[in-house]
Amino acid sequence: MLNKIIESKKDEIKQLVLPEDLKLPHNSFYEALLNPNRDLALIAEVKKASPSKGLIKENFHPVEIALAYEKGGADCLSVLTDEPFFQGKREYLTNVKRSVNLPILRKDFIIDHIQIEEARRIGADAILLIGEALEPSMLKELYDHAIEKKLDVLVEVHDQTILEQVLKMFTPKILGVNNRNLKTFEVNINQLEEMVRIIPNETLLVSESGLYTYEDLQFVKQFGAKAVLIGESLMRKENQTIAIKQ
Ligand code: IGP
Repeated sequence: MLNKIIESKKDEIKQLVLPEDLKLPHNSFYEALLNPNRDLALIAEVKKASPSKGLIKENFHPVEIALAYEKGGADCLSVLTDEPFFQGKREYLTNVKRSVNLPILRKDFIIDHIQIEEARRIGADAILLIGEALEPSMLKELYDHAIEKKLDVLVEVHDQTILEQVLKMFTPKILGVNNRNLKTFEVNINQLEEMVRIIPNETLLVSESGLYTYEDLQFVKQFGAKAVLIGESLMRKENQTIAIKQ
């Protein structure tokens, strides 16, 4: 699946016309994760659909969901902008950015420098870079570019081998371990357990995907997660504010 998404992204990038720079204010994603409102920081994801789950939310209103997340006490938001596979839109991110004060991660498959400029212009505070989707040298290049543009970067890996490759190149400030394998969609929340030994202490660790219960959160916390990224289980609830408070 990941390969298919990347091929489609390459075509998308060929057609990409940069939007105008909206000059929206910048909020630090990293700082918000460092000083969370709770003992585990929460990145709440605005997610309409996914290739593994299909449509997650009918009557999808991204701004309403983002406001409910903010009211519930989320520390940061993640907004999907990928259209073909996740039914996201860049406008969703911009509209959410205009309505809430929380830092926002642009959730997309970034493989080219132009997408970093695009992310900045539409109002993202942080971007995602996926270890499995990029050559290590390209990952480093895009990372440096984003930091130079004052965007925070969530470097995501699923696999221990990829993590080792990344750490040989640089130490990301924020590292996400994705419990879902983007090639097979298999979810394994034990993923962190094996990897935690080689993760540098100064790296802020985020556990991503497939988290549903309080026990899941306690579980990843014991392996050093300082933050969690949750989409589906919050999106499926009737009221996102109450869902977070619970
Ligand atoms: C959220 P979940 O299982 O709570 O809906 O997962 C988030 O981690 C997931 O959407 C995600 C993702 C990605 C989406 C993690 N990495 C990369 C698109 C691209």
